[in-house]
Amino acid sequence: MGRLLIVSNRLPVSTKVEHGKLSVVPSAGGLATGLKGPHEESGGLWIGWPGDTSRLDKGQIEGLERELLDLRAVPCYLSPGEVRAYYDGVSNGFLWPLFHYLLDKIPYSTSEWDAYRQVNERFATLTANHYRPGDTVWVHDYQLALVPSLLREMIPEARIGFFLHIPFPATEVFRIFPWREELLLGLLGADLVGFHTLSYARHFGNSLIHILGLTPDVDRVRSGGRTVRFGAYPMGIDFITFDRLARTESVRAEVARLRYENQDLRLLLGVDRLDYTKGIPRRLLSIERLLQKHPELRGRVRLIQVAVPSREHVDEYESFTSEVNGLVGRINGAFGTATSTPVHYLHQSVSQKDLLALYAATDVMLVTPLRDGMNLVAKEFVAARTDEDGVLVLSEFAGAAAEMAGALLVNPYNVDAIADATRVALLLPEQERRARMRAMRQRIEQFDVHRWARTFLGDLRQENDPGSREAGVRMDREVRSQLLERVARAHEVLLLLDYDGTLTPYTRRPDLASPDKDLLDLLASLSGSARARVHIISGRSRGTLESWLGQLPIGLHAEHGLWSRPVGGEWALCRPVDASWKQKVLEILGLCVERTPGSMIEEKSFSLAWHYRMCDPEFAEWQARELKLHLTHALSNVPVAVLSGDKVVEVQPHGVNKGLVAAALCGAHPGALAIAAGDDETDEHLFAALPEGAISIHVGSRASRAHHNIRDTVAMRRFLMALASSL
Ligand code: ADQ
Repeated sequence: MGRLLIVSNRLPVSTKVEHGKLSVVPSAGGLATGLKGPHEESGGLWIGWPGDTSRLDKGQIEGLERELLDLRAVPCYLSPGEVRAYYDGVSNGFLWPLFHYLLDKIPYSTSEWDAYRQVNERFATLTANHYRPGDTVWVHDYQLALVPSLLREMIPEARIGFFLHIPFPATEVFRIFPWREELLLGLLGADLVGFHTLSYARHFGNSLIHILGLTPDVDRVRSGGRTVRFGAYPMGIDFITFDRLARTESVRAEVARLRYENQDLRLLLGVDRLDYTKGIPRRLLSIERLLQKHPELRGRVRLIQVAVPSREHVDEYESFTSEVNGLVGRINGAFGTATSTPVHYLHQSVSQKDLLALYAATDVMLVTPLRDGMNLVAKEFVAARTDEDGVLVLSEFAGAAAEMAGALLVNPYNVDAIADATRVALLLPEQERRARMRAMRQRIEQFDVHRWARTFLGDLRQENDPGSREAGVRMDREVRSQLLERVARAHEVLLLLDYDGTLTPYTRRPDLASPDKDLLDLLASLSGSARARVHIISGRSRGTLESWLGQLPIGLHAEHGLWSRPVGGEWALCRPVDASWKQKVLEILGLCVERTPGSMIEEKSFSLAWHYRMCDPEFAEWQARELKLHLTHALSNVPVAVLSGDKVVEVQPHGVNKGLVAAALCGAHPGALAIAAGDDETDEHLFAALPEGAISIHVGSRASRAHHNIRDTVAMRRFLMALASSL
């Protein structure tokens, strides 16, 4: 199956120098645990920064490299300046607060984007150097958002996945980022982009529409001639290990000790990295509020807050640390007694055993981040509760909230609400506590970190778009004569042709594109052959096609195949459709026309189109993106699809596309040689529906799933003329 190359900012190791001797210790973080299996079993590599090496001498570096080699880890060294700009500056100084909606924490300006790009290039180059055909690359997190596309340029055929561990914010927030286009394009270098929750995936999709003007289709999007999939892959924890450790004698002994030392007290617990996203100040304020409002709880509850020091080089973190210290002092000053304090604050990392004991000994776990991609602490708490007791108070803005039905959800910005929820948690009857905990344990056990890694990698290794092509074979003289030879041998030829942009060039206004005499002669001559069946499949209305081409003995298909008129027959609807949505959409399009001078609405029987060819291109593209976004939301419960063609946005009944007509026609003429030609996104459905051995031609230079491409409408007509002669 090939090796797995994992690329993350940090290698899952920590280095220590004692008495001049360097030691490398593998770390047991969630990611490292989840990926250990696939990494080792595939003989893979982990590429990342080994931490600060600026003080190591040559001998120590050599030692480090030897040890890393044993761990199948490849170091990407960074200078202190690079760490300052790429890691502390852009990643943790800008992207981290922005993606967590903490806009007051983003700096006034940053000049460090070049450093971010350069470090991403370094990671990509190092990965490319170690890449072997058949390998799968999995890039992690916001520090390396450009690596997928940089790597894609170096190894176009590589299978690349990306996972974002933090939230992907709503478009209105994401678009604040000065390099938003570049970042999105960076991610689109991947084959699969994963997020913790469906809402992050949806935000990403919206940003693709809004910022890049792409048109995602549920869980995938075409970009740069490739299909990129995206979706939700909620990360879990190593449940079995937590559960097993929690049952060991040493953890139980520690739990008993904690309970003994806090007897007569109900314990509340907070465990976080000391980070301003984790909601620690408001959590502390909620304890203050709880004790103010409920004097009977004074001297009866204690919050143990463990906060691991984190990112101490980033300015914002320094003032934050003193704010937390100040609050702890204030609450203990007001509500402490000579023998007890309501907040027990540990500004340190604790061992896994102690952490498990704290989880297992507490009555109420408070996980109240202002925003959190997932939050594994909440899941670890649940796994540690082998006694099936304990209550989880969880922020509704943590990704974990989407999965943990047994938690008491709170708005972490609402101090009173946290205080109230904590009180409710303290008063919950045992039976209810157990029922809630059991449900959560089941979920966390089933969806553990191993399943997360397996599912993501399984999906990544699937073909994104079987049969898709980057760019078709250019129709040069040799290719053309090969195709014409096939036509000469065929007993029947089925021509499926788009109209605008394929047979005639686009005009300033849609009504100016009527067929000229040459085109009418050409179509007449093609349809005159006993071996040929000619069909025009267009987005145009019935009326237009009838008046322009109705006199010819050819099949006509209007509104992307919603209406069909067989040779010599009558127009018929392909299936019953609902048009009750039209009025609502007409109003929206009307507003768009008012805003965008030169644009116009085309109304057809069951679809509507907004044309903007004759407008200021930049402004109109912007409006088109806004419109698509708005329509997609406004019509989310209506069975219609929003399509974008060439300078047109169309709304039409769901499931009607040119592919349906193509499939029906090909089915009705088995054994015929099908030749299809088209130029825009709507023709891709046509190409996708063709049987094996059919000839598909994209007119223009965009990437397409068609096998061949032809320069423009002039070249297309020339090809059809040659075809007419060989028929
Ligand atoms: P983090 O922001 O680091 O991760 P989280 O998911 O809660 O947040 O993981 C923290 C880890 O650190 C947990 O495994 C926990 O046990 C450990 N930890 C916390 N405090 C500790 C302490 N005092 N001593 C020892 N260990 C401690 C980012 C995103 C999250 C996302 C993860 C995984 O911000 O939203 O869940 O990645 O994708």
